[in-house]
Amino acid sequence: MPTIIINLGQESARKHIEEMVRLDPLLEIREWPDIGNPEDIDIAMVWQMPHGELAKFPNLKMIVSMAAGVDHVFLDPLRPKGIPIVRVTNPHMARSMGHWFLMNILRLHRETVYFDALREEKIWPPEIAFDTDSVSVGILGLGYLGTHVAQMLKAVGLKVQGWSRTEKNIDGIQSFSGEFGLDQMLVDTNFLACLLPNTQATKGILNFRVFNKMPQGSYVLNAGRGSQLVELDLLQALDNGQIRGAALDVFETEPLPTNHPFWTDKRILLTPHHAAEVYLPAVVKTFLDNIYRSRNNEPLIGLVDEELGY
Ligand code: NDP
Ligand code: OXD
Repeated sequence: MPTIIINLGQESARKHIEEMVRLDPLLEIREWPDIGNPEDIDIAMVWQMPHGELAKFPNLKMIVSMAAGVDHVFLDPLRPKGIPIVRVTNPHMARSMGHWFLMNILRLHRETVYFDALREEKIWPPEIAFDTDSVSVGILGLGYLGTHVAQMLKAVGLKVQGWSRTEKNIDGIQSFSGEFGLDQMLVDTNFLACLLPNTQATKGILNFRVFNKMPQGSYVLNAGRGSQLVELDLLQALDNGQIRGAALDVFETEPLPTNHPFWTDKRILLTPHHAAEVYLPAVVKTFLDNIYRSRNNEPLIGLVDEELGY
């Protein structure tokens, strides 16, 4: 009997196993690290599995990333090659990501930190008018999530453009690609929203060069991966006024170390890698669907390109 293993935090793993077995009592699922005989395992459902563990399953047929990102799988140097990897592509997650960007763009644009500080002192603010038409969002990454985010932001009246490896045709969203395209987009972007996957090509992409191409006093938002932001460049750009504020959900080191300057920097809005969750009730059917597809040799949902690494 082929078997699935699942590695998540203990409580989360239990919930996933309970729900999957409730929907299909014939499934045999083991919770890592109680794997039994490694030869039994045909499917591994993983999130940040310790490196080297996947290599222990000689009969593995599919790796399921329990996330949208697959960097946690690709970063394992011992990962078995040539085995299909699937990831979460889910409308619930996309809506959630859209909400995160919308919430933070508006928090930055509408100066909520400033108003909160005045409130602490019981100060009624001076006259202030927001130039809503000035908001121009540039999204790095127009993939599954980036496209949904672009459409949501567009639907609330913001100007939106996007950059990706290959050019896109999305109604009302100007699309850019390549290094020249990036520079073209940046000159007209004052809210830079990063939703790129973590690969060699995207590492450190949010850096001083990019910030300097944007209009002075712009904002940076990152929900892609922490490795994409050069943290010191951001701090310097905030100090010299090139960047006026930021919203960050992901960090070079997670959890963010307690002595990290971002914690106390009021110019930076922080969330602890919670921009968009994998919400079990919304994804469980896709997990099951992919299990059946894998076992029946049918096309998989959310299949990752091994060459591109995302
Ligand atoms: P997709 O794979 O669907 O999209 C990735 C996009 O990035 C594509 O448009 C792709 O271009 C573009 N891209 C990749 N490499 C480059 C490059 N070198 N230059 C330009 N564009 C590039 O991913 P998703 O939209 O589903 O997810 C994106 C990322 O969001 C995940 O990898 C993960 O890191 C992060 N994430 C974060 C969460 C959080 O809570 N903070 C939650 C979920 C995801 P093209 O289309 O041309 O190939
Ligand atoms: C993801 C994440 O990639 O939550 O799904 O970061």
